[in-house]
This record gives sequence, C-alpha cells and structure tokens, in this order.
Amino acid sequence: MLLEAVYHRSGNADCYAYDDRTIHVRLRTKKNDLRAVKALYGDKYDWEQTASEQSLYKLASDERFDYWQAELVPPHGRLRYAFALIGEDETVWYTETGFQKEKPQDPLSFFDYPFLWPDEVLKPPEWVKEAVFYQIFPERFANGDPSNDPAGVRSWEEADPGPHDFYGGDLQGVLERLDYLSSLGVNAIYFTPLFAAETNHKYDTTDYLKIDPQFGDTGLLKKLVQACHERGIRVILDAVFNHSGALFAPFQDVIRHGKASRYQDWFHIEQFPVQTQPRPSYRCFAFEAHMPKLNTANPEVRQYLLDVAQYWVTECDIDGWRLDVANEVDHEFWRHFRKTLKSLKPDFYILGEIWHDAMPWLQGDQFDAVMNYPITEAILDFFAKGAIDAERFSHRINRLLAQYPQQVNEAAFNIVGSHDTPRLLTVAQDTRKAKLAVLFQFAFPGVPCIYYGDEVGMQGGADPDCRRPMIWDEARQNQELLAFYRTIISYRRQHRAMRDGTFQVIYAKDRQLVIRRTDADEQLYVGFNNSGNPAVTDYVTLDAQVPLEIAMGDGSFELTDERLSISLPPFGWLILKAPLS
Ligand code: ARE
Ligand code: CA
Repeated sequence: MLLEAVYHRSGNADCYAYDDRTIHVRLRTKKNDLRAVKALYGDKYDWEQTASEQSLYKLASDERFDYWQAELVPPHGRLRYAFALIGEDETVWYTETGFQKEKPQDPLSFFDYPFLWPDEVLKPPEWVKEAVFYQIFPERFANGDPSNDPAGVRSWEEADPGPHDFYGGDLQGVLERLDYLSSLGVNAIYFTPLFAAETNHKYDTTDYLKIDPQFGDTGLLKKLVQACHERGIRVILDAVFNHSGALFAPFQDVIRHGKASRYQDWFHIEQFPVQTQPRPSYRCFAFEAHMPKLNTANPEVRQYLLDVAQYWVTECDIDGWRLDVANEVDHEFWRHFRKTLKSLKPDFYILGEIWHDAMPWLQGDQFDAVMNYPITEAILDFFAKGAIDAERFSHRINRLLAQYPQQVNEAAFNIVGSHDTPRLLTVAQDTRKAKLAVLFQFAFPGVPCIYYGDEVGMQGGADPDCRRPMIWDEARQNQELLAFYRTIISYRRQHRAMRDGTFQVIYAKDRQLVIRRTDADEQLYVGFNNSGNPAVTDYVTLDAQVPLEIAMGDGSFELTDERLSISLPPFGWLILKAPLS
C-alpha cells in the first residue's frame, strides 16, 4: 500500500455538503492499490450510538490515482469520520493525524465536518441542469434594424472580420430569429455585453445603464426577454465589472481632475497625472488602456455595480449574469453580489468566467458555475486535434470530475469554443470529428452551450476571426451538421440520464471511448470511434445484465452474458440504451 499517495483534506472537493442532508467524502489513493475503502463515521457528541461504516466506491481514475467517494448522511448534521484503507493483505486506518494499524479511538484524531448549514450549500438553480445554452455575440448574429447600424458597416457576407469592424447585428435581429433558436431546441441564451461601449465586442462599458444604441434600447431588451420567456428560453447577460471603458464618466472625471477627482479611488491609479503611454499609469484589464480596472473593494463602487446588476433584473427580468474576468475581482465583492442577486431572484444563475481551477469561487458563497475551459481543452485535444489518445482523455476528464464537488460538475458550463477561441470546426478540420466532440459535450455532466453558428458549420480562427457574421443563407449552412445538432439537443432534453445521471468512462483505448450514464430509469452507453478506420472495442464487463438496444447512431454491438463490445464505422458513434425499471 503506497501511503504517500493517499490524500484527503476536509473541505473543497474532498468533503462537502451536496444537499441539505448529504455530505460527500472523497479519498485519493494510488491507482489499483486498494481492494476497498470504508468510511467510519458518526456524530462526535454521540459516537457510541451513531458510529457506523459505509463503503466508498471508485468515482474515477486517472494515470496515477483512484478517487473514491461515499455519500454520507450525518445523523445530526455533524460528521466525524476516518477511513479504513483495505489492501490485499493489510488494513490501515487514515485519520487527520495520519496512518495507524488500529481502529482510531482518540476523538481528536478524526476528520471533522463541523455542521451542515443548508444556506451554505452550493445549489445551482434547478433549471440550469435542464438548459441547453446558445451564445450570441450580438454584433454578428443578425441585423434586424439597419437604421441603428454604425457608420461604415461591412457587408454581412464579408467573412473576414478585423478587430475594429462593425457589421450591424442587433437585438431586433435576435428577436426575429427566435423561431430558429426554438427549432434548434435551445432553451437559454448567453449574450456577450449589450451595454453602451465603443468597440464591437462592448467589453469597454461607457454606460452600464444603457443598451448600446447600435443594439437597441431597454424597451427592446425587455420585449426580447419576454418573448424568450414565452418560449421557455432563459436569458443571461454579460457583466463586465472587472473594468470599465475609458469613456466611463467616472474615469473621464479622473482624467480631467486627477487627484482632486472624487472618483480617483474608483480605479487603481498608480501615478498622477494619468497617462496611457508607454504603459497605462493605472491598472487595466491586461494592459489595455481603454479598459481601466475598477476598484471593487471601494464600497461606493461596489454599491454602484450591485445597483447596476439589480437594475437589469428588475427592469428586464433577466435570469442570470455571466461575470467577465471574474477571477480578477475581489471575492468579497462576489459575496455581496450573490447575496444581493439571490435575494432579488432566488433561481438567478451566476456564471463566472474562469479558465483555470475555480474551486475558491465555487464554495457556495459566490458563483453557481464557471465556464468550463479545461473540458474544452480536453475535448479539442482528443476529438478535434487527435493530440491525445482515449486513455489520456479519460484520465483528464476523470481528474476534472474528481477535482470539483458533484453539484459543480452537474452545473458546469461546458463549451467547445467561444468568442475568445478558434471555432471547433476550424480546429477539427472535419465535420465528423466535430460531431463526435459535440456528442461528447452533450453526454458529459454539466450544461452544454453552443457558440452561435457552430451548428451550421461556421469556421474561424482566433479572435477576431471566430466572430464572423452568422451564416443565414441555407444554401451555405451545413445542413447535415445542423440536423445532427437538432437531434442531439432533443435527445438530451428527452433523456434525463444524459443530463442528470451518473457518469463513467467504461472503455478508453486508442481512439475508442465508451461512456455510461445512469439514472433511476435508464442506462445509456455512448460509443465514439475517433479514427478513420472501423473499430471494434474489446469486451467490457458490465455490472449487471441489461437489455440493450440501439437508440441512435451507426454501428452495432454484441452483448454476451454481461460482456459488451461495440463496433463502429470510421468516426462513427452509437447510443445504446437500457430501460432499468
Ligand atoms: C484583445 C486582443 C487579444 C488579446 C487581448 C488581451 O484581441 O488577442 O489577447 O486583447 O490583451 C475583450 C475583447 C477581446 C480583446 C480584449 C482586450 O473581446 O477581443 O482582446 O477585450 O481589448 C484571459 C482572461 C479572460 C479574458 C481573456 C480574453 O482571464 O477573462 O483573457 N476573457 C474576457 C472576455 C473577452 C474580453 C475580456 C475578457 C475583456 O471573454 O472577450 O476581451 O473584457 C489562458 C489564460 C486565461 C486567458 C486565456 C485567453 O488560458 O489562462 O486567463 O483569459 O488564455 O487569453
Ligand atoms: Ca443594425
């Protein structure tokens, strides 16, 4: 038994409340080193009466480790616990003080989860799990009103956007395309910024309380959100609170009055007089002089931005905020933000933009979810680029799942690209590979989001090329891909196991992958062949005899006793399903 590999620290993803009565405990051990793991647990004030044991199950494995999990219901909301590590020929106990041969007795040595407070449990809104999001970059989705076009707009058909170009997209355009979105099957929209700003992307806000006139006005947004709600589509907007634009009135005041400005503490001015060359003498987003960083620790700024955040909920009934550069804003600001928005609208969705490990923001006091860029990377590496094999891919996704609490995984905002990254199809260079990536995105725990136009086969390299005008001409749309998206979206929305079931990789070898999702009613197996040759998987032993049938896809399967093998054509996929009740 390699004890050096054993790890558990109460908190984060190792010991957390999943809901108002259940605590999940997890343990990391060396891969394939242990036969079993048990938790000894109970209430510390009534140990003799309450102590009991429960087995952990293997939640996931990566190259080096197994991750075990148990769902414990503490008798009185308090949890005292220790682990029994059961190897081939020895059992070792693991407590907060280390390893020992004897069953732990000393009360102080146990791990401890002091008390489960329902208000502190991270509970992403229920509707989010049912959602299929669609991301709209408003300047490029649809132009419904030429009268508000900025001067010098380019023709919609010119698909080579430069960093400063305008095409005239607006909210009226979105309103007119809601039938399209409904027919696609999406039920939530994420808009990149809509507020008054200089650039085409609007991440440099000049007026937080005004819709950019190039897009429309408050009345139109209100109408649009209402029209969405009537169709069962939720709407979330982009909150750019890390920085403003340089033309934001308070920043202009600082430029004008320097140290004497009553707004000088709204920003992070490093040196007066304020200058932009050679580098800005104030903190910015990156070193972008047109994006001065806001001092969100200043109570006045905090209140101002909280008022803005509430204003759009009250005024237009939006359902969530996506938070730009969320990891560079102070935690205390986000704590206030959560309290304020959740008391205004309890099922409000708070989605942070964080590209890296986001555990500090996902403890229940700040965000409901983050944009899941680590999964984007893994999906692109395996399906689109072929840079890693199925086994490595499986290790990467398993590690990600083990790093976050289960409810975080269930609400993760899973994307295969965004307005900040090259498009899926451009990376994959092959519609068949793109389809496999999307099928995986829709079969993985979490909430999928489609970047506008990916579904009709749009291409585009890094920003700004990934922001080409939407292709509406049906003759130029990839109809086969569009039909595929419609099918997969509807399958996910109809099968709860695809959204809510447990997830396991049951086969990962070379370029073949089989995953399983199970809920109370149904078990689904999704097979992927990410190679240009036909492939047959080895036999995988299932837990039990299940009556499988093909639900969708090309290929066939063999089921002998409890052993399953799947045959797939080149770049083929298959969904098998088994009713459980
Ligand atoms: C411009 C250039 C870019 C350049 C950038 C930084 O076009 O090539 O990388 O400046 O100087 C908006 C516009 C962008 C514009 C930017 C600045 O949409 O077109 O880009 O303003 O004018 C990091 C942040 C993350 C941020 C990305 C862009 O952590 O928050 O960088 N994303 C948000 C929005 C953007 C928006 C802004 C922030 C600014 O989604 O659209 O940009 O409001 C690694 C790092 C990540 C890094 C990521 C991407 O993985 O770990 O931290 O994200 O790469 O660079
Ligand atoms: Ca327009």
